[in-house]
Amino acid sequence: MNELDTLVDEAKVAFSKAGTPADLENVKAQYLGKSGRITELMKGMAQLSVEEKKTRGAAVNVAKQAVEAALNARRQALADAELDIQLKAEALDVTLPGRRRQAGGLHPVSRTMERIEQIFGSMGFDVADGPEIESDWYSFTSLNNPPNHPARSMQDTFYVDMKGDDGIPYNLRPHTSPMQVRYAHQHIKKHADLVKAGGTMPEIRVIAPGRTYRVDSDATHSPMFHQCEGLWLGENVSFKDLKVVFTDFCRTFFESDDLVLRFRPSFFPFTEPSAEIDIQFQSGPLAGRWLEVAGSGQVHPQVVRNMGLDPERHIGFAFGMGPDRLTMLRYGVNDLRLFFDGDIRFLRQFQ
Ligand code: 2U9
Repeated sequence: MNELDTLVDEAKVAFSKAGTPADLENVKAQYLGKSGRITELMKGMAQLSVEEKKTRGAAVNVAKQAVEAALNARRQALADAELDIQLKAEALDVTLPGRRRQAGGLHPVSRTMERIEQIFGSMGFDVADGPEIESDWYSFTSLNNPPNHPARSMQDTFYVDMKGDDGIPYNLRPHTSPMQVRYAHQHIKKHADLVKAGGTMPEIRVIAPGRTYRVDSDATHSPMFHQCEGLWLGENVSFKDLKVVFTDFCRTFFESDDLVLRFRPSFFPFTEPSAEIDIQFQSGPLAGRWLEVAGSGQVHPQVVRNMGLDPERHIGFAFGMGPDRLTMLRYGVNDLRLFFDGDIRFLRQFQ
């Protein structure tokens, strides 16, 4: 084997040992660079005769091409190896099953609120909405609460650092009653022309579900809780109608005709007479126990006036219940705070 063949073989071995493109460029310089071994051979031909240059030049050229071919082959091999590493790193197995998004579910109290709305909707009740930050008038005065009523105290009601036109701070509504007063104002405005033309204003039949806030917190009270109040006002709506409506609601909500209601005399500033409503299951785990589920009463004449109506003409009933409490009863939950802790292990049971 002559010196040129040896040189080409050494170059091939040296290229094959280069682990990175940078190493390979360094090895390339040793053969094809300005002071590379091939370049030196080309320079060494300067003092040869014309004839010797022809043959020597051809032989060196063959060797140079062989070294360049080996260099390019190694470059390609390194590039392929790099690409292979990259492809493996970014490999996406399209045959893998998709990442399933776990189906979410409604909060148990939300399910109760929807169920209440659906049941009263089927009885012709509208659903009111309204602000959670309320004025003192809508939260207390319109509902016949006297100026110094304890419900207004900071021990019972949350206040925000913003005052109404009356200079009294706004509050986080402690009940959903304000929405019904607002609803009545809107209802009267909506039918003003009809009434002016001598027509009869359609009855007010509405429920007001929503979040309410009170300064309280224990196993059965939460600073933020839910209420759903209802109102049926017309020219001849009596306590009897309340009994029928609420009995029908409870039997449908608890999916049991085997329950009876009891109306227990009570007092609220906004209703007179007032009554707490208890239910008693006649069978099942809660049989025989009286369970308080709501408050109710005939709307107080002053509240009827505050709604913009004449109590000599418009009469009716109102009620208020706690959907959180109904949910606890319906599912046998004994601590209200479980609903608001956000513990998915608890909430998942209701999906
Ligand atoms: C208007 C007139 C009267 C709503 C009523 C109750 C009785 C009542 C409580 C029960 C459980 C609130 O969630 S709770 O703590 N509510 O007892 N609420 S009568 O009476 C109204 C409402 C609006 C215009």
